[in-house]
Amino acid sequence: MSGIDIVNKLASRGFMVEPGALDLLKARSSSDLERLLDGMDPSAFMITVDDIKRILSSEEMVKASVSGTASAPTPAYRSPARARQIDPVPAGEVRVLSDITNNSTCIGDYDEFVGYFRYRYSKLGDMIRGRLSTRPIESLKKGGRRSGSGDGKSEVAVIGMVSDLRQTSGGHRMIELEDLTGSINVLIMKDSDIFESQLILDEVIGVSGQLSGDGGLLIAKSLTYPDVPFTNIPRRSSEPSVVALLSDVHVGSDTFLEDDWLKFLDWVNGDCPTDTDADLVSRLRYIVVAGDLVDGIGIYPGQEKELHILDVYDQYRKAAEYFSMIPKHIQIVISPGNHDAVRQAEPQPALSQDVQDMFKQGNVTFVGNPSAVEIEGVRVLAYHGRSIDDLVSNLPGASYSQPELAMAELLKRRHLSPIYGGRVMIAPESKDHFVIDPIPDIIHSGHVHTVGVCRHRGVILANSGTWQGQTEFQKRMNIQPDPARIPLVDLNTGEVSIVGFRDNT
Ligand code: D5M
Ligand code: FE
Ligand code: ZN
Repeated sequence: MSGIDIVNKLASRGFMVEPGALDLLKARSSSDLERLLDGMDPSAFMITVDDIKRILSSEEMVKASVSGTASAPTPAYRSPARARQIDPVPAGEVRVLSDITNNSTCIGDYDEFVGYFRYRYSKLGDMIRGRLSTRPIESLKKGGRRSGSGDGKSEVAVIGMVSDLRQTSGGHRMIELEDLTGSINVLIMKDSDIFESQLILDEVIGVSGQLSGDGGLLIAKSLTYPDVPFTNIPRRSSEPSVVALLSDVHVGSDTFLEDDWLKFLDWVNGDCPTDTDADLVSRLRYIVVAGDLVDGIGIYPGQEKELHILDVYDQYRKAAEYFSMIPKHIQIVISPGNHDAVRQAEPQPALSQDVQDMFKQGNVTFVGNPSAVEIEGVRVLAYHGRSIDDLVSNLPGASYSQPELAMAELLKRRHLSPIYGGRVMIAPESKDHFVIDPIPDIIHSGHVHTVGVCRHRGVILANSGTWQGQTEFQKRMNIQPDPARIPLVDLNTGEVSIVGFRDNT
C-alpha cells in the first residue's frame, strides 16, 4: 500500500502514525493493516514501531510455528527445543531497483548483439570519459603524428573494448582496442610499469600513451578502468538490521547437506548457542538467495544419478517447505542460478509463477539474475556468479578458493560478465543488465561454492558458498566446496560476520 493510502486509512480510524512505523507498514499488506488496527488500543492516538512489533510480529511467529507443526511439511524438521526468546523487528520494504523479469526484449538477432555491445561500450566508456580526455580511434590514424604527438612526447587517450590480447615475439603485450569508429593496436612494453596489468577480452578500458609515426600503434603508458570512484561512500541503514546471504542450496541433490541446513533453520528460529549469534538473529531482517535454490534436472550429463528428488517441481516444493520455516518477519529475496528452472541465457528472469505460488508465506520477493534490490536504503546487487568461472580460467591470480577477488575484478570493470563467449551465455537484451550501475553497497554472488568476503572502494563483495557437499563432478575437477557457512552483513555498520553450520565449524 502507498504511504498516503495507509495514512488515510489510519486517520479514518482515528490514529496517527510515526514516520518509522509508516515505513514498516508500507511493506505490509492491507490485511496486515486490518490486523494491526484490530489489535490497537482504541484510546491510543499514535501508532508506533513498537505497536507494529507487538501486534504483527508476535502473531506471525505463532502462526509460523503452528503452520509448521500442523501441516508437518518437513518430517526432518524439528522445532528447536532450546530456542531463545527472540524479539523480532519486522523487516522494511524490499525495493526492486533493476530486474529483467518481464522486460526481456531479445530474440537473438545479429542486430541485437550489435546494439548490446554498443550499449555496453557507451555505458562503460562514459564512466571512464569523465577521468580521461579521449579521442575517437579513427581520428588518430587520420592525423597520424601531427594529431597526437607532434613533438613525440604529447599523449593521446582512447577508450575501447579489448578485442584481442596477445604476446609479441619480443615478449611485449599487444592489445587490439575497438571503439565505434575503428580499432588500433596498443603495445604494452615489457619494461613498462603497467606490463602486469590484469586485462581480459571484451572489457572496456581507457588507454593513454604515445602514437607511433603513422598513428597505427599506441604505446601505452597508463590504463584506466571504469572502476568505482575513490570518493564512493557506501549507504548504510539507520537501523542495526542484518541481511544473511545464501546461495547454492541445491535442494534435491543427493549431496544437499540437509542436517546442516536444518541447523541453520533452527538458528534463525532462535536456537543459537552464543549471545553473539542470538544478537545477530534478533537483528536478522533479510535473507537474499543468489541462485541455485534447487539442483534442477538435466543440468549436466548423468545428473539424475546424483539426485535425491527427481522431479524439479518436487525440489521446489521441498525448498518452499524449508523457506516456510523461516520466521515471517524476515523478508526473503530469491534470484535464480544455472541450476534453476528458468532460461539458461543470462540475464535470467525470476522463477516462474507456478513455482512462486509454492512459497505461500508472503515474505518472499522473486527477482531475476542479476538483480538489484534496496533494503533500508542499502543497495544489494545479487548475481549468481557464473562469470567467476570465466575469470578463474582467464585471469592470472583468480581462483575458486578466493571468489571475492574475482568479484573485485568484476567491480573494477563495472561489469558482471565481461568476457563474451565463455561459460556465460549472454542474451543480447536492448540494455546490458550486467553493467554495474549505479554502484551497489553489497555485491552478492554464489555459484563457485566457496565463501569469501572483501571490500573494494567501500563496496562489500561476498560469495555465500553452498549447502551442497562435494559432487562427483567437483571431485574430478578438484573443486573443494566450503559448505554451510554464510556471510551476514550488518546494514548499519557494514560489518560482516561469517557463521558456520557444519559440525566442524
Ligand atoms: O557450480 C558449482 C561449481 O562447480 C562452479 O564453480 C562450477 C563448477 N562446475 C559445475 N558444473 C560444471 C561443469 N559442467 N563444467 C565445469 N565446471 C562445473 P554449480 O552451478 O553449482 O553446478
Ligand atoms: Fe551451485
Ligand atoms: Zn551455479
